[in-house]
Order: sequence, then C-alpha cells, then structure tokens
Amino acid sequence: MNTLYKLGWSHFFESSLSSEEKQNMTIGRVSTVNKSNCIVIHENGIKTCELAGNLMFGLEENEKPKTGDWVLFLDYGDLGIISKVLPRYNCLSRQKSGKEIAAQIIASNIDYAVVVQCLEIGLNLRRLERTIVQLQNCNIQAIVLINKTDLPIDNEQQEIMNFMIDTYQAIPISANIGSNLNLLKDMILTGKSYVFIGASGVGKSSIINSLQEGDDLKTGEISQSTMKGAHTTTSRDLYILKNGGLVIDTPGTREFGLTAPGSESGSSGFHGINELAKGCKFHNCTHTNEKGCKVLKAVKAENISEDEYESFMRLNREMEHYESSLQDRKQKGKKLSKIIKNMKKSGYKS
Ligand SMILES: Nc1nc2c(ncn2[C@@H]2O[C@H](COP(=O)(O)OP(=O)(O)OP(=O)(O)O)[C@@H](O)[C@H]2O)c(=O)[nH]1
Ligand SMILES: [Mg+2]
Ligand SMILES: [Zn+2]
Repeated sequence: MNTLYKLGWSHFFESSLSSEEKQNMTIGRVSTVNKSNCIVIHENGIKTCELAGNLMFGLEENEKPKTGDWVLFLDYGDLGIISKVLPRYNCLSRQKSGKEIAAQIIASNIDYAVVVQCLEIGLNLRRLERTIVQLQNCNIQAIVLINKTDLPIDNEQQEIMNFMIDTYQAIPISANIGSNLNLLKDMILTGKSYVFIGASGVGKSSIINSLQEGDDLKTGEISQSTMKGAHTTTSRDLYILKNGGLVIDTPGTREFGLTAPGSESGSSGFHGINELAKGCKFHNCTHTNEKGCKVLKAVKAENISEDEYESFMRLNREMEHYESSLQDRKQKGKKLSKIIKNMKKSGYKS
C-alpha cells in the first residue's frame, strides 16, 4: 500500500486536487494542532507547518487545519507553509464550552469512533445512546468499549454491561491487564482512522498505549475525591499504530458535548427529543399514536430522523424495564425488612 493510503488517503481526497497542485505541493495529514503551527505527517516523515498568511486571516476558525485534516504545503526545509486545507470527508464536532453555540471540530476524516466508558466511573446507557445517535448523524461508525473490567462489578452495572454487549456489541476490556485487547486490535485496519472519545479518566490514552505496545502517551490518575480524571490529555493527537491504523486521542468530552454538523447547539439526539416530549398533550404520552404528540409530529416533519426516533423508543423501553425491575427489587427489599421488623417486635430472636 502506498504511504499516503496508509495515512488514510482515498479517492475522495485525490479527486479534489488539480494536477498542478499534485505537481507543486506536498500532501500531508495534520496530526497535532498547536497555537501557531501544526505537525503534519507526509510520505517522507513529519513536518512542522504554518498557515499561509492569506489562509491565516481569510479562513473561519473551523476552516483552519484540524487534527485529521489533509493539507497541501510548500516545503521550505525546516518549515512547511500550508496553502490549502482539503475538503473534509466528515468531521466530529462538539459544543464549545460556555455559552457559545458554535460547534468546535474535534477531529476530521474519521472512519470509526471508539466510544469508551468504564466501570470505575460507571456505565451510562443514556449517554452511550446519545453519542451513538450523534455519531450516526456524522456518518461515523461506533466501536463501544467498556474499560477497567479488572475492577469489581455490582449487579446493576453487570446488567447495563450485558445490555451494552447485546445491543451495541460493546467489548469489555482492561487496558491494565490487557484482556480482550486482541479483539480491539483485530478491528483496527491499516489506513482507517479511529477517534477515541469518552469522559475524562475512562482510559482512552491507556488503551491507545496498550495498542501501541509502548508508553508514549501521558495518562493520569483519577482523583479519589472527585472521581474525575486528571485531564491529562490536553490536545487531539493522531498516531500511526505500528501494525497499521490511525488513532486520534482526545481530551475527555463533556456530556451532551458532541454535536452533529449543521445541528444547532446539540439539539439533535435524545436531548432534543426529550425536550420535545415535554410538550406532548398527554403527560404519559407513549409517542406511538397519541393526538397532540410533539415527537410524532417532529418525525413526520422530518425534524427527527426515523433512526433517532427508533433508538429513542428502544432506549425508553429498556430504561422503563430497567427502572421497573429496580423498583420491584426495592419494593421486595422493603417488604422483607418490614417482615423482619415485625418478627423482631413479636419477640422473635435471630
Ligand atoms: N483499573 C484500571 N485502571 C485503568 C485501566 N485503564 C486505565 N486505567 C487508569 O485510569 C486512569 C485514567 O486513564 P487515562 O488513560 O489517562 O484516561 P483518559 O480517558 O485518557 O483521560 P483524559 O485524557 O483525561 O480524557 C489512569 O490512572 C489509568 O491508569 C484499566 O483497565 N483498569
Ligand atoms: Mg487521555
Ligand atoms: Zn408524545
């Protein structure tokens, strides 16, 4: 395979170039974006590149090079000057922090998102569902990982884990003891790009480290008081794995963080549907056939895709089932303790 293809090059990018551009410029892929320059991987190595003046002042923030972008640069030896950012095949974006509505690009030209959750912080089904819907909107396939399976697990977490395995083919792994890492390795193909996403501290960098069989990335301890990761990954970096495949490590994303391109402030996905459902005529609306159902109306108007609607309904059913069985268990627990209390009152000695 030609080196560019190992970096993720495809016909899509090839067709956006003129023969003149191919002759005069070097093609490369952005691995890291720094304040004043970026690191670009190309056929013959790695080059620090700066943006040409007209692009620096002419491009909007989101049009400037991002991790995963393909660029053309003029090679000046120590430095390259970027003259063009190639059209993106797709990109993964998130809401900017604070009150800004604009989306911020996390990475571009992605084939798979590796969505990581872990037992230590706790599995979160709703969050996973939201993420998957948002990835679908971005045309990115999800690979779901449940990390830290070397840690003890309670019944509740076990149930959620089983559901994630059945429904999303989630892979339970442990970066620490290496269990099931081979399954993940087998899914990583030469020339394909994988962005790792998930809350801070779930072990994204640790997993990439174990794939790399080195200890290149920095990882952090989870602070015991807050159970939050130490935010050790601060930039989005693209790495080439020794056995092929490109991975992008990202700093932990906040909940509701991802947005689909074109969607405003993350209104897509369940957050948006949940908001809509509040406006249904009946408070116990099942969103299946009721008059005055705002959710059905939005599906008809194609404001919500059928895919989104279906996963919303599937998740609701699952959560209902889960919550009712939890309620059931609690009720049984209460009954039992009442019986024991009464037995004690009536003079029973255990
Ligand atoms: N027990 C256990 N701990 C793990 C495992 N994988 C990672 N950790 C620990 O979890 C902590 C956080 O790991 P990181 O890899 O830094 O997490 P991250 O997702 O990259 O976090 P951010 O960079 O902040 O987004 C570290 O202390 C790791 O050693 C695992 O499989 N089992
Ligand atoms: Mg990290
Ligand atoms: Zn409804």
